[in-house]
Amino acid sequence: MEDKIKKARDAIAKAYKIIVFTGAGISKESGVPTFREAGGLWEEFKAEDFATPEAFSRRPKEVWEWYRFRRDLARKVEPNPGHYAVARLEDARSDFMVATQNIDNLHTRAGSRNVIELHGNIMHSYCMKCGLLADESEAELPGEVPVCPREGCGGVMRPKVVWFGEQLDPDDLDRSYMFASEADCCLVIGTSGFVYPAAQIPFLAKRNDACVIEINPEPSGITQIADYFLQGPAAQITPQLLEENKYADGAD
Ligand code: BV8
Ligand code: ZN
Repeated sequence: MEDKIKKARDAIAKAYKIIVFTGAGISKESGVPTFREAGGLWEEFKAEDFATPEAFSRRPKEVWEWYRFRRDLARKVEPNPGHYAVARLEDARSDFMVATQNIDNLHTRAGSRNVIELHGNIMHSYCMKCGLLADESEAELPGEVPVCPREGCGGVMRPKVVWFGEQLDPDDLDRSYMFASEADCCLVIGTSGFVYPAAQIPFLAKRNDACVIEINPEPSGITQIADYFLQGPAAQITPQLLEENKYADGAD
């Protein structure tokens, strides 16, 4: 493994344009459950019962309860060494992006700046009638199913996350796809590589001959295209991979 990490570290040091693509696994060691593993979120809560527009129109109270439970958890946990290592790598690079599927806000809290939250952010909600955006990272809106705070609107507020069957924000998708298609290194951390269109990102980088480095305790839908598959937990492997890295852009 040490030899693989060294080769992957050299590939990162040589790279000029790096995209880091992350999923629920990078937040696992912060205490945020993943989705598709034993004990994961979808085991207890079926995605179609909680993470679809139909579920929300059918049972808004239960869906809000589920997201408030997860938002509470996201507030209580801390970023882990995996998030911090990614943020430190960005500090030393000029052409860098984090494209995350996670809605837990942990990359931003760890100091990452160029972050695209492909599936939204659990700390935010918006009005389905007038589009008003509410930041609930500090205070929750009142009510089991919160109503728009705008005077006279009366619209229903919903979590600002992308549910199954919903389109991702076209601008987010374009920017992350464009960046991946021009990247020469793609670091994939903690994703099963199951959910599209997000999971296309490493494949776009690969098509540009990027070096694909994956960190995951298990193989995933991405492993087939990984140049280096670093098997293990993100909070341990990511700092190991990035810590001694010569951070200067494209250092030879
Ligand atoms: C769309 C936000 C269409 C909400 C989420 C059949 C084939 C292909 C696609 C589809 C299909 N049927 C349906 C679709 C489309 C669907 C999809 O991809 N479904 C999948 C399940 C097959 N996609 C959609 O619906 C998307 N929209 O397609 O719209 C459209 C087009 C035009 C016009 C209108 C509509 C929207 C998808 C977004 C859904 N929202 N989340 C919320 O979070 O509540 S998805 C959800 O899955 C999360 O965002 C999560 O991040 C994401 C991906 O999961 P992962 O992050 O990878 O997590 P997972 O648990 O799966 O894996 C964890 C990994 O971590 C594992 O590999 C594990 O080994 C690893 N791990 C564990 N411990 C560690 C670790 N790694 C590192 N360290 C550790 N310690
Ligand atoms: Zn409104």
